[in-house]
Amino acid sequence: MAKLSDLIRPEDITTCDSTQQMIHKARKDGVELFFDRAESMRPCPIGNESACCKHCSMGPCRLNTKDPYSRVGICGATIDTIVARNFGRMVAAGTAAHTDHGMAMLDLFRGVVEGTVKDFEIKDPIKLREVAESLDIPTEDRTTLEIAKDLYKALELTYTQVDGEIPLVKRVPAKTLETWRQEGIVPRGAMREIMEMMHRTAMGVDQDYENITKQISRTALADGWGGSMVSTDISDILFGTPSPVEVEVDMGVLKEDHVNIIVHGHEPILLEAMIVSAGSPSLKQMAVDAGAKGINLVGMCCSGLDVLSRHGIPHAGNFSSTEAVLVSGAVDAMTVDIQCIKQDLAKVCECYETVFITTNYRAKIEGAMHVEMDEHNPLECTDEIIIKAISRYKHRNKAIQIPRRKAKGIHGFSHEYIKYMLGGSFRSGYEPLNENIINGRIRGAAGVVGCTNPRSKQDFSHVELVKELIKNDILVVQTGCSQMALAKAGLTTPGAAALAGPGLAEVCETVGIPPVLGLGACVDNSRILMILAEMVKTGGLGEAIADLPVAGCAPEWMSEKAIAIGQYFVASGVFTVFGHTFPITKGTKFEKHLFEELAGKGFGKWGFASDPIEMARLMIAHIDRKRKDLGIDKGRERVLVDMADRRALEV
Ligand code: NFS
Ligand code: SF4
Repeated sequence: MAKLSDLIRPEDITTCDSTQQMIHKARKDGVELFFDRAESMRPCPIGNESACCKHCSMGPCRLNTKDPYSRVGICGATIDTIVARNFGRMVAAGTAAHTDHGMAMLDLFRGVVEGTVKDFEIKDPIKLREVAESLDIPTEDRTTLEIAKDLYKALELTYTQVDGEIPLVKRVPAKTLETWRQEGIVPRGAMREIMEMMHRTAMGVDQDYENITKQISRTALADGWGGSMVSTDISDILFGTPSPVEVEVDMGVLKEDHVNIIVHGHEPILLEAMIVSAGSPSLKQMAVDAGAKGINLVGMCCSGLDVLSRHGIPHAGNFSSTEAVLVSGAVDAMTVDIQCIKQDLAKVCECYETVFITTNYRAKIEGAMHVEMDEHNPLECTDEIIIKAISRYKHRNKAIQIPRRKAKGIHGFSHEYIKYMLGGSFRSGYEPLNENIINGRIRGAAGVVGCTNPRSKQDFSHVELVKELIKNDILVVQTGCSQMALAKAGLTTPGAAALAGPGLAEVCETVGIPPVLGLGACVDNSRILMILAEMVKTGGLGEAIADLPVAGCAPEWMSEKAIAIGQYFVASGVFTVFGHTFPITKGTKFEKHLFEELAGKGFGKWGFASDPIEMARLMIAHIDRKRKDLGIDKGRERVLVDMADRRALEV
């Protein structure tokens, strides 16, 4: 009997042409992918339409009735308590993921500062000084190492501070910070916030959804303005702050006559070390001796985005393509560290005789080979991975079919670079962006970010949403798997300005940038927070982040990390739309709190839509409302640009 999945056309599952080709091949090869399981496993209706609590063994309690208020849990917990607690635990888990990743970066930084890690160094001392100055650490007449030691101590507080406010909140616009203080949600160290979130959501503790929401925001803020921001800053300091670079993406970056190694995961250290190993003359020679033309290092998911931004390493695709790429038979080794790594990669690798290697003690997978990375001797691990890949190349005996598609684009827009490119070296700053928003050439800015999900057609909503936004003169910034969706679709090139509205197109053409700016991995959403803070600081667009004509969206999200990110944007003042599904129960007071009431307290709020055009409509309506509140809605009446304007733009 034909499997259900055989009846569903790959074209209906994904708009990624390469992934479609690989699904066809996988079906021929009899290999099951997660797309197939997503078809055969319907979402559990209790969790999907109502709520379930399993926080104690009097339950699990299901509140799956039409009227969510007609029942309570055995302990009496109401639907609002249950959904708020479940939501809070998602935020705790997402925050833990980002902050633990940031903690690993901090461990590495400490090793470099103390001299115990010798293979990495401070590559960007300018960024080190800037970060130190932003935290009021003295830099004048001090050596890089002296500053680095103080900086380490300050950043450690992001995790360990038991009371007061973490140092990074110095970057938050004053009025936004004031709102947090009034609500009592300025974050302490992430360890404290996550611990308190878990405690308060345990059986019989916090049972007031509004009070729970405060801790949800506080925890999420410890991620965005804490752990994620530390992760981005340390990565820049150790590996270099990204600046625009042209990169090839999509599965066509695999090379049949090379040893292909895919690095997938989240901590940049693995790929940084892989680059060093792949450049080693003896390993290159070993590859040639095995009959290959060379070693082809390729990234996927977020760690791929990190090295794509910094070194122009090609990228094969996003979350929904990590199994599909293996079906090509051309991947000699796939090596992973942490996060978003599907367990079935082990099985798919086995089908195609690809060597599958885990490298992090925190993330082992049954059936995978484990070669542990020690930051004190990272090359021992990465050399071994390359040797294993070469050996697989030598014994390749599977038919190889590499999708031919690849796209070139420009990536690597850090907030520092955006500042520089807008103003040039004489007038670097966000004034030109704010001015162009005020005069209406640019209507506003939007962050489109987040995962892909087999329950919605891969890449479709990302691409359609972004097209609609730029057509309406909204500048788009991107991170994560969303950035890869747009890169594959060819929208990260300056030529894509042709798809933008006339005002945005004009600005893009003058500055020479794409209308869609790729900022990097998901932790680099903290770069978006920095852009928002700069826009407020520059002036003319209100006093708080909540005043800005901006919006955010994760149209195909799947990870708990996405919920943590969404919540820190909402708590920072941004209207944030999620697509495909939302993990709460409709018609509850908690829903109203997240989707309406938070905005009245000076925060942003959540939005939801399933259709990308509807997402765009919600975001544009919000941006227009903010323009009206700022009194700049008249600017949208289009003014013709004269030479003086042009010169002003070009300064
Ligand atoms: Ni972000 Fe990166 Fe992708 Fe989603 Fe996963 S890779 S951290 S969570 S799936 S965007
Ligand atoms: Fe049920 Fe209350 Fe226990 Fe949750 S905490 S499982 S609602 S009894």
